[in-house]
Amino acid sequence: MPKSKSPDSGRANPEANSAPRAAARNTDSGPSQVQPANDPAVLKAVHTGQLAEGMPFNANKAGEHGFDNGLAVQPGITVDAPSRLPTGSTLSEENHSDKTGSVAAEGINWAIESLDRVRVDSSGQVLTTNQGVPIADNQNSLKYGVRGPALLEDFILREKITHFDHERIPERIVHARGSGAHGFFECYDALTDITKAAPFKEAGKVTPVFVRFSTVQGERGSKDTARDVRGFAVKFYTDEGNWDLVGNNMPVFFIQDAMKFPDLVHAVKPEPHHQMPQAASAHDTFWDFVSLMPESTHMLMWAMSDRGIPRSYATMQGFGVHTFRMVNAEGDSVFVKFHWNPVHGTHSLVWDEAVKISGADPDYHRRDLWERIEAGAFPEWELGLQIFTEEQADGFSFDVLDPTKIVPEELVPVRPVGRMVLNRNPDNFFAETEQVAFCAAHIVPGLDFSNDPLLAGRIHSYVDTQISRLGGPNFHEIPINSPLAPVHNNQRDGMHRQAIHRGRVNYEPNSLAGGCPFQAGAAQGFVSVPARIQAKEEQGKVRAKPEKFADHYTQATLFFESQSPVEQAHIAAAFRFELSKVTVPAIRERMVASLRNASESLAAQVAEGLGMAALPAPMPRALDNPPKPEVSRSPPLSLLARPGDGSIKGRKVALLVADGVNGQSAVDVHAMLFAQGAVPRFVAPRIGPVKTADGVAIDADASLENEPGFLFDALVLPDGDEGVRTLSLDGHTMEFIKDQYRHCKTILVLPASVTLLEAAGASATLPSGEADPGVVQGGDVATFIAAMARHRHPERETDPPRV
Ligand code: HDE
Repeated sequence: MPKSKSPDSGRANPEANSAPRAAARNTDSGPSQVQPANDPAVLKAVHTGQLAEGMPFNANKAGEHGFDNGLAVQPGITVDAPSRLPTGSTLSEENHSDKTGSVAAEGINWAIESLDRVRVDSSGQVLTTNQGVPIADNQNSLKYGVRGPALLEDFILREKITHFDHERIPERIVHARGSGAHGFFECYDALTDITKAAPFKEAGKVTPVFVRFSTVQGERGSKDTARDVRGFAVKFYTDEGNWDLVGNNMPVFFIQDAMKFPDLVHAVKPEPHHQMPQAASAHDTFWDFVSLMPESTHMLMWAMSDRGIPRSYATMQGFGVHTFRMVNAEGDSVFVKFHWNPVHGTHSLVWDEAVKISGADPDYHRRDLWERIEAGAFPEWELGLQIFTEEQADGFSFDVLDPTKIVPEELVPVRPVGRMVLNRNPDNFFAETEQVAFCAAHIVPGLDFSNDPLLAGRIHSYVDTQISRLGGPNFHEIPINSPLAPVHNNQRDGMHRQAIHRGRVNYEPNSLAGGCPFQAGAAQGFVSVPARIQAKEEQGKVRAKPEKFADHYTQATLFFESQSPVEQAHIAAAFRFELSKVTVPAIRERMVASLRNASESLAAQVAEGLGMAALPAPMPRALDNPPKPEVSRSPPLSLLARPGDGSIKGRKVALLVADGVNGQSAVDVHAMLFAQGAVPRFVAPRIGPVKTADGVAIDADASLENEPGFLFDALVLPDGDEGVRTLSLDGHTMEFIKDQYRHCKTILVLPASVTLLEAAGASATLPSGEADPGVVQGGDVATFIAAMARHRHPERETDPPRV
């Protein structure tokens, strides 16, 4: 029921003082003095006058000048309103209806708050239009007679089709393909000595996060397992505003200045004349560009390494890439680098596997993330910080503002400061994962930027891109993007505005809203670190790079030299593959010429793999005598440095079965794997019940054709002669075993299956002559599980493969 209150109610004598009451209702002029009267309009005028009188001048104005004042910004001047009347928009705000609700709650912005406010569940509800009109018939459009023409007046059909016509929004320019999840960050200890940032305020503090992982170059529907950098973007919903740590799974980048980003992206994306290749860097324009940009060599090493083809989002590291700052309450600042280290270890695919997966399951990483979370095997990372001072940085052989350089862990160790767990899948991909808007400019008090010129460009780019992608400047009000921290400012209007602001004040300073919302001041609000340009750098405006940026190869060498032999072989093979897809020999040669400056051995392997008659001369360097590096090997740069917690949680294991296998042994192994958190699946020639030799019930949930061998982390070959014979007659079985073997997976061979292994050409002996630790014969499930925890057995690998 609508409740209406007349502005006249509360009046003592309706006949008295009609002039001031009438004057107070005017919106365009007023008398010289407001005469008091017991009347809401008059009271509003009186209280508005009192509020304005409370601020006779702008007492903060003088303090807005001078450097020292700039560091000690004062909170805004505020005056308490005598009542809520003067700050309201209208006297009629007390008239409630089911739609308008009540008067705005004081100091609250309901356009934010938890996602519960926008969740929808339609259980037990009838179908309606977007206007809430129940739809009687959702099967037929409105026609004149059953065989007659459709009618233009069918507003139900037209609304449905119109909405459908506009269901897509532009995809991200880069990182279009991605998957996301909710979770939390938990701080180990208070870090207040180095930062006042909200997530680090106290031990055990929990901050909600939303994380989106992505590839960079492919379109929204492209495959997950392309060789590519992976985005690792974390939105922290802190109680002092949203902080987006928009990082990658590699700690360096291809370029040093934002000016080159559009060139890089144009070069790597499908070539503009024929739109090929999709989601692949293996083509002319990319290698043309990077071979002319020697600063990309270090990043190329990472991208060509197994980091470019992760096994899972849950098994890759994340990095903030740039040097950032942390600032404590006293205003003291340090430099930091951010590291996310996966608890489940760093594991990658091998190239042949990645290529095959992209055909059989282009959603491989998306599915893996989703299934891990649904299974309760929550992906988890430890956040680590490299913390160093500006003075330390000055002494380094490289420039910490250069995003093509890491700070070796031997120089500055990584300090673990908290953990992040992803424990909730989104309810709706579009509303959450697609509409989430990360922004490198979103930082909170306690954090700040460095002068990295690549970061500077990013601070601009992300808001700008959301404005066209998400349809205007109000994307921060889309539920997944809105902060949990209060939002109050004088920004108004624009496409799709959600918040309804009470009152007439949309500017500051003001006296008519008592000064509110007022500036927070230095004690509470965000203040930039008053970083000084060092005297030697005070040179005036210029377009140039610092000298140390010219050392393009030292850290590329460091990375390559820090890899295990198998990882080095994979890097060489990746360069060979990518450059073999280049059609212009001069580009290949230019790239090999550049690689000679990073590693002669790598360059020689790549040249040999490309059939080059002779090595090209090394490319001239931009810096002939680079400073001597502090370290020449950094073991943590190898993926093998982080085997993980030794568990097999989330690993997919195929148990091959067919009519005639021994059911009990298969069921027992299945149960043991499941108990360890692995994902075992019975794979048979067809899905459905399997007639086992011993009558034990097995219902295959995958088939040899719908889940090929390369989709699994490990394989169990069954017992039971008849079943093994059936499997051996199926060509899929041989491919299944060959792929598992070629990709160095762990294989448990129950007794009757020794013949299957042999038939596939797989050997239990390594090329070195030793026993293959990844081929476990007999029924030793414990050894199988321990071997599987190693993820892969690269000592089996040969180039070309034996099988
Ligand atoms: Fe991005 N980047 N980027 N980037 N970036 C975008 O923003 C950009 C860079 C990264 O899951 C875009 O919302 C410029 C480095 C991630 O939604 C765009 C420069 C790093 C994501 C953009 C860089 C990143 C993006 C495209 C050089 C690692 C996906 C859509 C100056 C530290 C976030 C969008 C998500 C997305 C611009 C370089 C990481 C166009 C101009 C270095 C993880 O704004």
